[in-house]
Amino acid sequence: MRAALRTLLWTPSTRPTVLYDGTDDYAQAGNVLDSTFAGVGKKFTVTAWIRSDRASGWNDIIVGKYDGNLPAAEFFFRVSTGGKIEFVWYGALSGASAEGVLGSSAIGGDGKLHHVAASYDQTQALDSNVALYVDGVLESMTPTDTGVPVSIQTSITPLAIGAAVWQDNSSHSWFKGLVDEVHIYSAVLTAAQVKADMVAQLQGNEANLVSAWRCNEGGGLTLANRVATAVAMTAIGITWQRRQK
Ligand SMILES: [Ca+2]
Ligand SMILES: [Ca+2]
Repeated sequence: MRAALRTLLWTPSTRPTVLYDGTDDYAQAGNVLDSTFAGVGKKFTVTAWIRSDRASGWNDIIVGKYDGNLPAAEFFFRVSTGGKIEFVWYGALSGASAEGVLGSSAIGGDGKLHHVAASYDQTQALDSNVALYVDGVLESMTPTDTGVPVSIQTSITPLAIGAAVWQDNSSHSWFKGLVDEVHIYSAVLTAAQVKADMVAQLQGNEANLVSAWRCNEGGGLTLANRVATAVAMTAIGITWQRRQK
């Protein structure tokens, strides 16, 4: 009896998180945060906890504003071939629309939760204006694409988690697995700040925080925004699970 009670007391606390089925689930907030992402002088960082349930993705969107028509995209964070995490952004370069890609080593499908973070700084030179972290460790600052844009373009594409929601409201590029604690800052986080974000219990009033979908509801189809002045996500088809800490 006493041993059983002790086991109960020692059970680690768990927290709600969202499972996306990789078929048709997603959450979206409409066309928001253009002023954070697009144009001259913009800086931002996007972070999330994820567990990718596909060993090898292709274009599995964690979070972003992406329409399959290139001129209608701003950026997205995805799981790609071999389970690599990639940050992709779109903008003007010499008068044409162009894309930049920054990739990690492979982590997909290992059954584990990972913290992912990407930052962008339009004011810095190419090859020092983007950074990608996995589990708090800097993975790369060198884009792998040739047509790297100098600033991100504006689009009316909805911001979505778990899929790309195109401007016609159709969904594509579904992520399979868990996505939790999606945070967006209007600043470039330092490596120490990325580590702090991994364990942060955000209240919504932190410096430079513009949105935080903490996914702690545990039920329903609304992902509240911890930033009081920012918008909630409306979800389709998701299921809720719990994860450690
Ligand atoms: Ca959560
Ligand atoms: Ca579904």
